[in-house]
Amino acid sequence: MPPSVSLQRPPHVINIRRVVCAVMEQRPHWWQTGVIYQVYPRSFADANGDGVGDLPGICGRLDYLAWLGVDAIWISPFYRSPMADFGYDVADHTDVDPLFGALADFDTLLAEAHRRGIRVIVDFVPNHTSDQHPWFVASRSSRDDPGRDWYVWRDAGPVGGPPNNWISMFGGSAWQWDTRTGQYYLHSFLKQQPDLNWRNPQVRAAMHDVLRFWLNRGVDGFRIDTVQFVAKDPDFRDNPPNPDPERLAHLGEWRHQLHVYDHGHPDMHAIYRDIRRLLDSYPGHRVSIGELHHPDFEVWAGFYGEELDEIHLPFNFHLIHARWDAATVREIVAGVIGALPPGAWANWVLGNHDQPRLASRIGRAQAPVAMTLLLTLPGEPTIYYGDELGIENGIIAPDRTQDPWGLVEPAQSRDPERTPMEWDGSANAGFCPPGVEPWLPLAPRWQERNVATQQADPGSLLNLTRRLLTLRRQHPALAFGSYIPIDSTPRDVFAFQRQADGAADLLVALNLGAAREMVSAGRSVRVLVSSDPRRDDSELGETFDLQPNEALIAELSP
Ligand code: ISL
Repeated sequence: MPPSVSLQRPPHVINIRRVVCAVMEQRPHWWQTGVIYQVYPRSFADANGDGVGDLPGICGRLDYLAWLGVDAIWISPFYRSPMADFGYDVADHTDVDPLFGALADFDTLLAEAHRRGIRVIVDFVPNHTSDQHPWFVASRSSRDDPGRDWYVWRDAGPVGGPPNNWISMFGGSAWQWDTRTGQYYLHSFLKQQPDLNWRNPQVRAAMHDVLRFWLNRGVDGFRIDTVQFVAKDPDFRDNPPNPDPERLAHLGEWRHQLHVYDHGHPDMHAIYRDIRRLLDSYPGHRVSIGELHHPDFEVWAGFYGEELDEIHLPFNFHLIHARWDAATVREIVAGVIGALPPGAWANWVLGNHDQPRLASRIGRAQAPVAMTLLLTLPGEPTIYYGDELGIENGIIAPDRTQDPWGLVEPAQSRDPERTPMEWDGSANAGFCPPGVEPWLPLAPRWQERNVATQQADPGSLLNLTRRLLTLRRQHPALAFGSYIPIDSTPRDVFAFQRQADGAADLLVALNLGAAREMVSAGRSVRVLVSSDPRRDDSELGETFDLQPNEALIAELSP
């Protein structure tokens, strides 16, 4: 008996069906059916020839994004910043850093994206600002400054030294002594990124004004940075020690504490309810997407809000942190979907500017399988720029390290996943003009992997990604249909069905292994898209082979 994908047994329909039903009563919103593409602006396209990407550069590549078929771009911060953390240290929330262009360039980019039917999501960094931000400059100028309480200031502890044991995620104490005013300020990240005090209503109002500024300009939503950090223990208690440091992926001091008091206080939920109300007061279904890492599915799901009144899409990073094998992927998908509150919309992420490159994490051969998974699971997928090419981690010589975290803790450096986009086979891969040194070196193998090369190759990952994006538009089952996992598969196969009323049932079969697998679908199938395009449109009958590392989407006969 060959191992089989048995579609005969009663399918185990988990509560994504409820999700889908809730949405099907009305037309799904754009952010539910859409696919988001993350652009890291330093690394996408350099129009002015200084070796760093910019907004006009992105604008010049919109036709590529339209060709690829994404629905929205999220652009990491491009605001005025001293760039201590490459823009996550904002010095002016309502202006563009000259490195990236000017406000007029943003307006042009927004208009040009919208003209192509591409929405634009911008980054919102609520937890901290740059230490150069006028708010912080005022706050640190004197204990009596009216803006003193906009940040978190504390006296030294009872025996001197920092007020408590909190540590910065990037290493060292989270408290920085300020000689002039004789107090410590809190910085959960770099000391150049002082934490705002969201318990101060003036801070909330000012940050709401920031959101209004961009909403009024016409942005379609926000990716919200470090969601859990905006509310800390009001009593500033010490974090307890972590009895099991190995379980935390973070290296360095961070892993030696249980981070129960320095972030994640329940008061943060009210902050996101307020932001949601603000977004909902604008027309056009502006979306909020929250960055949070939490291993517990229930805690993660809590950010949708008890009444689905908080974050539209709390980023789901569970697959990023997972081992890449069929059993683990199946378990995580079930866990995520099982934890979704009724009516909440799932989302999936496999890469971003903080995580090692997907193709390096799971291996080049599996990258097409991962892309197929990302674009066929129920919910909204976010693609990290370059993952459609299979860009691998860059190799950065120690003396070229840029990431401030990497300077403190080399193993945590995020430079390898931030290397320039690979456009063509010309010098600097078309990212910046020949003769200019890009801010980070290109990742190895860019000559064989760039956009131009892959566009010309029907079997490339890039063309697979494009075919998958086209298929999502054609098949409502993929965009918003119900999800039915298939429990009985060969060990290395993960398979599921997607179904929508009035449309053909679809089978997604993914071979996460390097051996051929025999699959029995119980109904004859016609391949719509396979990672091996020679199989597209083929009729396979009820039992068929899945090639090593093959990903396939097929229509099931009625
Ligand atoms: O990268 C992480 C885990 O591997 C996260 O812990 C991440 O550092 C954290 O979630 C915060 O990330 C965000 O805020 C940082 C910024 O450096 C990151 O680029 C951003 O995504 C500080 O603003």
